[in-house]
Amino acid sequence: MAIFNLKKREIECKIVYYGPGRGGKTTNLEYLFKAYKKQVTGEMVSINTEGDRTLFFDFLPIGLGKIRGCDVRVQLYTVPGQVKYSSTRKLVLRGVDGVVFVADSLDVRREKNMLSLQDLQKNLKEYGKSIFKTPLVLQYNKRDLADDGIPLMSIEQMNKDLNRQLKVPSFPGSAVKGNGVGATLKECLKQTLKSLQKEFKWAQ
Ligand SMILES: Nc1nc2c(ncn2[C@@H]2O[C@H](COP(=O)(O)OP(=O)(O)O)[C@@H](O)[C@H]2O)c(=O)[nH]1
Ligand SMILES: [Mg+2]
Repeated sequence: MAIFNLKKREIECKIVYYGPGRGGKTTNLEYLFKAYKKQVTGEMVSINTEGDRTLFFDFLPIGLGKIRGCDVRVQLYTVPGQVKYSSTRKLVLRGVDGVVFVADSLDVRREKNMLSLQDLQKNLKEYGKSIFKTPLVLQYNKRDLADDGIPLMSIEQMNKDLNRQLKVPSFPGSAVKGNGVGATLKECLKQTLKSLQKEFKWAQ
């Protein structure tokens, strides 16, 4: 849940990167940390296992400066994607204002993407939120692998699998190269702030 300090005209909101394990959520945040240094207001915190996989979450605070006279701060989180960390995923989702769903374009991850989206829907519902009313953007990640001849799903296929009912903005991307990373987040922020504005009329 966003925090509003009307006296100081400050808003703090929370965006969660959700998606199947190994899809590229952490890599998105790592790229943002490097590419948007000026907006980053603190350290990126990652709580990892011995390997490179997110155990609990990654966290990155950014400041957007003033929007309509309000100081807007955003906290970016990722969830651990592996099936066994279900309770952690739910916990990280608590109080979420907007979601970036990072789908893996690899052919072999088709099922995992769909299951993860269902998991998101279920977890939002448990917090009394509908996936259809939550600011949400899809990213079809790892598009760069097509250049290596690795079989990827087509964008049409991914839209059919994941976005037929949702009809939310979607972006092809490559988190390792940084393609689409900024655009994905910007659209999610836009949707999130629009939704918060409706809810609280803070910018009037
Ligand atoms: N080729 C390619 N590899 C990627 C991309 N995004 C992530 N990866 C790799 O996929 C693996 C899992 O990424 P990670 O960000 O840890 O996934 P997470 O589990 O969703 O946080 C890592 O080895 C990344 O380097 C991408 O856009 N292209
Ligand atoms: Mg991760």
